[in-house]
Amino acid sequence: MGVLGLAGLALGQATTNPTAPKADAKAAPWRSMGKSDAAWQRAGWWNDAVFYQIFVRSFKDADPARSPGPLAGDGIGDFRGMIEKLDYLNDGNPETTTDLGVTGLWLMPIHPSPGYHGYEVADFYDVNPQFGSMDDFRAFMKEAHKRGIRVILDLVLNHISYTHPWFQEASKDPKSKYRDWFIWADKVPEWKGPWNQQVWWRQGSALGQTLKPVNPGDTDGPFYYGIFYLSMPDINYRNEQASRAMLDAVRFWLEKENVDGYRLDAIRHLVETGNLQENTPETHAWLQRFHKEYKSARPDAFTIGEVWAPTDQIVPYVGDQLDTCFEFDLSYAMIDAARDGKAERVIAQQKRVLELLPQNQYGRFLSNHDQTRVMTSLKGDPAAMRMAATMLLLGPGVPFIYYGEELGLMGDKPDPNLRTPMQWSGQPGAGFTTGKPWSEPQPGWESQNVEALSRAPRSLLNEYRALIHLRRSSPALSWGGTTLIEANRPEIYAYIRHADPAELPAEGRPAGAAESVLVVMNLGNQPIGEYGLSVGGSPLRGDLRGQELLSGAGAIAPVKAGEKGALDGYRPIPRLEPRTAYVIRLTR
Ligand code: ACG
Repeated sequence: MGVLGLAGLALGQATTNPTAPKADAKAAPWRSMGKSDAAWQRAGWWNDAVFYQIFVRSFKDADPARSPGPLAGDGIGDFRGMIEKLDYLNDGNPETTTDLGVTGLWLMPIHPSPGYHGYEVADFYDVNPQFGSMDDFRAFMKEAHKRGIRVILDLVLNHISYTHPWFQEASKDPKSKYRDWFIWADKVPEWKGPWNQQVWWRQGSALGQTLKPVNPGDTDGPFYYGIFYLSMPDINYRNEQASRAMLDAVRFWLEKENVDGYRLDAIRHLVETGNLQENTPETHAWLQRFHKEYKSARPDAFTIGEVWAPTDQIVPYVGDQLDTCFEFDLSYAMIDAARDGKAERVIAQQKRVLELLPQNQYGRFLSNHDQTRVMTSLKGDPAAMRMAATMLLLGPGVPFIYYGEELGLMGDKPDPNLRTPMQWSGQPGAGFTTGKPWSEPQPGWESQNVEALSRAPRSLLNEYRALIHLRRSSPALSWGGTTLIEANRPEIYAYIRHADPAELPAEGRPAGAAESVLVVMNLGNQPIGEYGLSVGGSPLRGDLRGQELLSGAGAIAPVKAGEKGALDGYRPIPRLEPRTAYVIRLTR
């Protein structure tokens, strides 16, 4: 589909242009790429992966005793500290079950930045000296890869830090070649940003030279465009030199630093068209070029976009631009289902995702660094949290865990409270640092930490470990196709995952036999005895025996799959305990 074809698609979705017609998400680029459902199911290594999102500043400060150096014990997380904790994440031995077992890391911005969060990048070719040197980063990458852990970086294309030399030059000299790498206006336009925010800033304001308010119609500029803040000027992707410079930086980390891919920050705002500041045709066109560049730099590079919007706005990015995007609506549905003990919402949203997006080509998560932590949304209810984790880790798509989620860390806005230090032990500084932490651990850190929760068999941490290892032991749970099952009880969420390597394209086909797994969750807080699972068609065939893999439930009733794999009132287990999931491998 050409850019013009995308025009109608994208223009219809921009929320700043309410008059535009609603786009037809069915006309999605991925549908015209000639790949079968089976081929999409395992489009790359990421469909075998479980990801873990790390805010480097808060993960682990190097211990002076273990990793001596100028940054050890300074209260700020760093690369050497992360190396100390890689075995917690994945010790590289697939037989071990005491590690978390994650196989992908998303590092939030690691580049030099004047801000604590790093989303104002001051140099795309270096790492934040507070986290270590490029050699420290390389040592980390080597240790991660040694353990079979892939690493993607947070790629902030939309804007840069006002301290970046490009913007400094552009601000100082209107004739500078960098001037047009940014977006300027002599008169402030009438319109605001997508969430009604100020987006035009008077030149000099970021440097503190002027704090005079900016109003539409002002002409005492010049003014520059920054959709997020005065310190984060947007880059002008209509300028070829700017585009080329950013694409060169994208290639650098893939080709020279062995990075495995990117999470693309704020990507729906990349190219503005007048007051259209999201999902524009120019953004999609630029991303089609970006796709060609990163895949040529590294054919198996993985990208996941942050398009914080309803599913239909995500669809036009997937396939020929980005490999995947985060599925925000699914995250809300899983949290609602865990909180309310009702499956309706998560069934409806998972069904919508199965229809609109390519099989398994989306990120599933519970909450990220911008949002109230999931345990806070669930009001600290451990049983509800366990069900949320189960839906996250046993469902289709690429699962992402936000660091500390596995400890049940809580947190709400403002943002720094969502990004407090990881809690490793009951030692001072919660085992995060031997010095004064840049931000305080959460109240209760003395008992809510990796060491303490590792010792508690039924802890959330051990539940995450079991769920991750179960997912990774099962091709069906990792990359299988998904068939939703009807249950005659609102508390039951059930589906079949089915993986058959023979159905995959020959290239990269994994070994192993076909596998079918039935997942049944009683989300409610009452046991359920009377129920039946039904579906008109599924990959199940013939007479099947069941073996339960997660909850330790006893005998599983055998079942005979009907015509086309139909089930009619199947009751695998006589009694579904409250807030409990059952994972049943069905074999002939
Ligand atoms: C990214 C990063 C974030 C970072 C920046 C700037 C961008 O994750 O950490 O902030 O580099 C918008 C952007 C996102 C952006 C957030 C912060 N996140 O689209 O890219 O703002 C609506 C809008 C979204 C909007 C969201 C939150 O549609 O576009 O995100 O609100 O404002 C349903 C609806 C959905 C709606 C949500 C929430 O899902 O479907 O449309 O989203 O409800 O209402 C960095 C720092 C921050 C700092 C900032 C300036 O991390 O701390 O404040 O820079």
